[in-house]
Amino acid sequence: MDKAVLKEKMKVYFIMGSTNCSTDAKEVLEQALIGGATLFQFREKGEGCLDGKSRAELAMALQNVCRRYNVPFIINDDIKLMKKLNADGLHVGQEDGDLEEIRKAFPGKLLGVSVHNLNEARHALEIGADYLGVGPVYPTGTKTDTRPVMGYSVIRELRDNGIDAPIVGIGGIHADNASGVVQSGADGVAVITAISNHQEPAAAASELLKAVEKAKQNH
Ligand code: 3NM
Repeated sequence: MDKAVLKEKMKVYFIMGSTNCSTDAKEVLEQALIGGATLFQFREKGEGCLDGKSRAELAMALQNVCRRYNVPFIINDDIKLMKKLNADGLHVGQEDGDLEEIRKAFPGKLLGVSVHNLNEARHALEIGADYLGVGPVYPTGTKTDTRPVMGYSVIRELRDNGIDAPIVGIGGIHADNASGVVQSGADGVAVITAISNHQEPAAAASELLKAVEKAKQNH
């Protein structure tokens, strides 16, 4: 995918799995896409999450929703499932294995990597990552094993050092605090609970998209 196109897809990157939703995950996803989420990552992690066949079935169902809205479908940290479903890409963290080997395992698909400093970002891009996730920007209760809250510092540092790859900020982001993330240099925001826990996921996604687009105009 062209870098400029991918940057557009980064605007509202919705991530979730069944444990992040209090109602049906397919319905939450569909509402998020109706509201304007531009990219989706299936992240079935944490206590009570599905595994085996039921996990794969949920992934497939969510992929079908994404197809209907023409939104790329990314899988968190599971190359096998990504290949089985012929998903659009994979997202991995620093602890998920050797990045170079991961990249070689599926040359034609999107690869996103979570990074926390300039060295990790440079390495990820050297091995051929397509986009970077940077966080936690703000405190989050959704993932307990995050690095320390970094504010905008790392996003700014990457841009100041000439990194032009697509970047999303992640961690504690919602419509009211999204603008600072984009103004510091990110192409968009990755969120879980701002959409998955919202009474109206469509409204939440739409508010996020508005906030990101407004911040981009002023950037
Ligand atoms: N990764 P919420 S923070 C999945 O810092 C994830 O790398 C993070 O959830 C990181 O939008 C995070 O509900 C959780 O805060 C984001």
